[in-house]
Amino acid sequence: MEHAFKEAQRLIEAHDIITIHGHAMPDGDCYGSQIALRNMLLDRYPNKRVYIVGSGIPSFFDLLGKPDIVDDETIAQSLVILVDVSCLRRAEDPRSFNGKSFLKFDHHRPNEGLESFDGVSVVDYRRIAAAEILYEFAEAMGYPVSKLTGSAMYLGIVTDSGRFAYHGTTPRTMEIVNRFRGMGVRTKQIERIAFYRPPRIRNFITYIRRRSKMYRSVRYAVIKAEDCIKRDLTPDEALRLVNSMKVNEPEVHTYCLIVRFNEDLAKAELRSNRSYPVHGVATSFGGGGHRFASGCELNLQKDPDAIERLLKELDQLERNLEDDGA
Ligand SMILES: [Mn+2]
Repeated sequence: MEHAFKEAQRLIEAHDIITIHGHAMPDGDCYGSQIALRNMLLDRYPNKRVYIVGSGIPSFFDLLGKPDIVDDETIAQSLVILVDVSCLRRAEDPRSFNGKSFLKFDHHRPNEGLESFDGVSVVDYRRIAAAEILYEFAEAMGYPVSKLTGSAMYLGIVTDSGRFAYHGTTPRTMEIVNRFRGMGVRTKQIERIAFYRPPRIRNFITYIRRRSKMYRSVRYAVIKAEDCIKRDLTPDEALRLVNSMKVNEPEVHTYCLIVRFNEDLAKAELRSNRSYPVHGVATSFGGGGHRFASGCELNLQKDPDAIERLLKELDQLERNLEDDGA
């Protein structure tokens, strides 16, 4: 990591304009990492121009700050830094391609071939959040972590770890989080906003749970995009509720939420309990993500049996004992 950190710092110091980009449909880790990085860079280099490109999470704008409005020319002159996203193709704003140089801080496993990145990579996919990697970068390279920066990093870590429950949460994660607490970061307030679920979302979780079925060891649900929209959710919002299918059933080791957009296209989100790595299944369908949390698109026109094939592959996942104690 040391070498990548130094390369990253060299790139940052060589550019006066920096634009920070995240993935489409930004989540707490994406937006939190963008805010944290903008703050720590501006604290350290007050003369640089550092901007966040993307839509952010509006419910946090009062507490943590907003993304910037950035014109094409600025992006074209900037060092583009990706956070929480593996490649330019997956960045929210396609103008990210136009940067002068490229750097990324990420914890996704790149889908080799589909997600190449031509720039400096600070990547560690054992980390629970991109924000945790940014904290390590700040600590190793002496960047200041203010209370605001710590708050944004806390948002990233607490959401990506499912309140410190998911695989990949480590003693180091807790050490970092405790440092934020020591700085006076208002962790409870951040959690209240981050995990607030309006009635339409709560009702939809009930809907998904009712519709879910078993395919051998896989709990899955197939829902239609139009049924999401009828219930006031976008299909992408619906897909992000996949974790709510987990309800303490010891015989279930994998969870799969599928949204059918039309006759030809479906999207699937895959999750598993510890020891059943779903990432390989997702990449075999052209998707990607993390070891125990991945997603993919299914082309039903080319492969009408894709859903069944996906469920079958998930059921046949081998338990990986090495992951049990980690
Ligand atoms: Mn993340």
